[in-house]
Amino acid sequence: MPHPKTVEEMIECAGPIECELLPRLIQVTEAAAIAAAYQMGRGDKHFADQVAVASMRRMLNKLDMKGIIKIGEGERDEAPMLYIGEEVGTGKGDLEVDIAVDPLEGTNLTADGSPGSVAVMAMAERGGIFHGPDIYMDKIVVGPDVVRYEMEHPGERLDLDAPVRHNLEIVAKALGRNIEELVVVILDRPRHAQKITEIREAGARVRLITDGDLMPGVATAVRGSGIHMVMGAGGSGEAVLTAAAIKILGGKILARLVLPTVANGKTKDKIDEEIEEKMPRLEKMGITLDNLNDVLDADKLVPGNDIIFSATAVTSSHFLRETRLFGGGDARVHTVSMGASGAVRFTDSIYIKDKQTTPLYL
Ligand code: VTB
Ligand code: MG
Ligand code: MG
Repeated sequence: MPHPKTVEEMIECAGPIECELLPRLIQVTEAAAIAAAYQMGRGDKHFADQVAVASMRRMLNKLDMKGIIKIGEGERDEAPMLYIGEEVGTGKGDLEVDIAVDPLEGTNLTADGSPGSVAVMAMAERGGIFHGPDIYMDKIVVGPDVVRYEMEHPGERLDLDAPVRHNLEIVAKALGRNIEELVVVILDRPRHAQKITEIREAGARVRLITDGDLMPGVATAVRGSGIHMVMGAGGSGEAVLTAAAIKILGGKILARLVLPTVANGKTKDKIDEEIEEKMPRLEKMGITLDNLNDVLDADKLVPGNDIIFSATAVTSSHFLRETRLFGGGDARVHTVSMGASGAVRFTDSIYIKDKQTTPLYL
């Protein structure tokens, strides 16, 4: 069968955002990662987060675009910068861009010097990214093999409400494995105790992580990563960012907003009270009691077509080496970035401040 695309068509970007902003987006996550790397292992997660946010924002504001943060650091009153609704970019040019951001995904991991922290951002055309609150989202994330399996087996579909075993069986069949040969990543939290038990009872293996369920989600779409599924409730921003990469890579995500009170097991009265208190804020974003429980797939989380994604490792992460700091502010950073065309790049950038005194070394 002839290949449907020429080489040039294959390499060409999907649209103006991928063409013009993807190279710049890499620099945005690189800047945040370098700033955060200086705070690695210092035990101060808030400061590490703060410098990542500030650096990311300074880089972002150099870009010629009209950008709006659609999901990010929380609303203005809780987050001073890169808050949901903040306008970023120079405002010049024609590009109107929606942004999802987590300047430092895994603040604890950075503060502890543990692996798994990244600076991450996704962009798409206006209306292309879910505008939502900074609360929990329950989710299932899997790779493209499962999508193909579902297409070939109508009636067998992943279901956020089905017993865990149902979903594991589909993933196992899609990958041509036994359930025992699957690895499921889930945040180690009391709210997941039941789910963890169910995964183990179904026979799958569990990798508990202390933080950072975004990159494992991306890794489900990469064969050989050793991660077949991510489950459980994490941040909504993390879910949307995962969705951006997963949509580009052809995997699948199912997610649903969860009010924090439900995830934390409070009483019915308390839940009702908190829902009432939160609803006006959510309604401003188009989320009502009627659609709060809707299951959102990658197209709902990231409806855009011209999607771009970039993640730079602060500490070592899936497929990425950690940011390394050399003398005099020089740094080497490793990034995975991708665009809707399907182009995935691993960039290993070395930045040298003074070329006379610091030679390039590998
Ligand atoms: C989640 C998860 C993130 O923080 O947001 C988690 O998606 C916070 O959950 O990857 P808790 O409130 O239970 O701590 C991360 O692990 C890191 O930002
Ligand atoms: Mg964050
Ligand atoms: Mg995070």
